[in-house]
Amino acid sequence: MKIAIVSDLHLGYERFEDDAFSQAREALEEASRLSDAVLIPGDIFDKRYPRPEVISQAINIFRELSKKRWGASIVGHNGATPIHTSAPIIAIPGTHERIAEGKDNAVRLLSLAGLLADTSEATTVIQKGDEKVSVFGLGGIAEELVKERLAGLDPKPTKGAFSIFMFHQSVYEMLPYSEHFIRYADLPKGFDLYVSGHMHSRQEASVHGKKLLIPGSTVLTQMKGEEQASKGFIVFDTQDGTHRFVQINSRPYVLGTIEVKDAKPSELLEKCDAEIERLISGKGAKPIVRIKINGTLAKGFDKADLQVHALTMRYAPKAFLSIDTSQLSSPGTELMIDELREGKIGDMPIKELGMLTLAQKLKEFGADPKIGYTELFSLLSSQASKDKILKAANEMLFTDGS
Ligand SMILES: [Mn+2]
Repeated sequence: MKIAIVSDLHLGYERFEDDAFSQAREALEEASRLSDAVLIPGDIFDKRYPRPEVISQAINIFRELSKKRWGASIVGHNGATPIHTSAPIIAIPGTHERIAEGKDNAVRLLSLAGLLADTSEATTVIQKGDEKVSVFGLGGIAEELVKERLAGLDPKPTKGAFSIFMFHQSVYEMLPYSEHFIRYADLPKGFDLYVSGHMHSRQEASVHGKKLLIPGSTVLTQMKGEEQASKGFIVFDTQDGTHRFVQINSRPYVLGTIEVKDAKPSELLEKCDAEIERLISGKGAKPIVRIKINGTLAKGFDKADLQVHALTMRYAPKAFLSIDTSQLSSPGTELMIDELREGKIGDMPIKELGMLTLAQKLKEFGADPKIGYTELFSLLSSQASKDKILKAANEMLFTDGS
């Protein structure tokens, strides 16, 4: 049997909503052409509570998909909630669809409508001729709960069927950021294939001697460097254990970096123009371009002088431009922060500057220049109560000291 794995469609992703829709549709249509069944390991939707127009996008896609002539059909399902289709479109909710335990999430709704089969914490069996394939699914849950949940569920492969374990989590060996992330060794043993969503760039590994396949998302959502790779899905062949990646038409995404040292805004903008032109040349569709600027601006300039918004608008007809200036600093600002940390501005300590300001103000009010400004300043900046300070200041300013 040929099994397509299409993941992380993120329908309703606001920044590139049309892309999410058209790329999901293309991936699923192509998957139906090339395979006998399709698995969707989570994040069909981008939001927990998708807007009605996003739900209608999903209904349109999955209604058409269910009507295709599939090689395989569903012959068994042991979940607590029954399924209402025999079309082999098998899904789990991802972390983006996760809502309170026991409530019907958006993927469950599609399953209740008979548009796909939600196989959360259940096994669904499909058949083509004499061949059976089973899929156990675990929807995306909080990372710190996953090991305990798996221990409780204790998923087992199905006798007489090619058994697939489908989940939606971060895997530690691929993303070593948290001790809570599941490791290869934590995945249940005995399955013939492991598939996951959640990670948006394509990954492959070996788990308990079998393949772990992650197709990545069908739409760009994270703007990470690795997302420059092409988007698409995986087709796995249960007969010979091979798989291949099928690319879809996705909006190109390119990332550029500019290094500058003491640059004037005009020089930096020239560099940006050159880099953007280089990155977009030869890209057919209007690409997504992200430029990271690292380094420093010349003295006297700050980030506001770059007018990044104007630049983004100027390129709007040609590219979706995003400029990251978080690693760009202006020496003026840095110097000032350092000075403030040391308790001075310029060469003058902040306390003296304060005193000078106070003296100037008092002079403007016509106060007696013989008043002890130092004494008054330390009185005003003391921790004493307001009443006490007022009384003392009054005496000092309005009583003849002689
Ligand atoms: Mn996702």
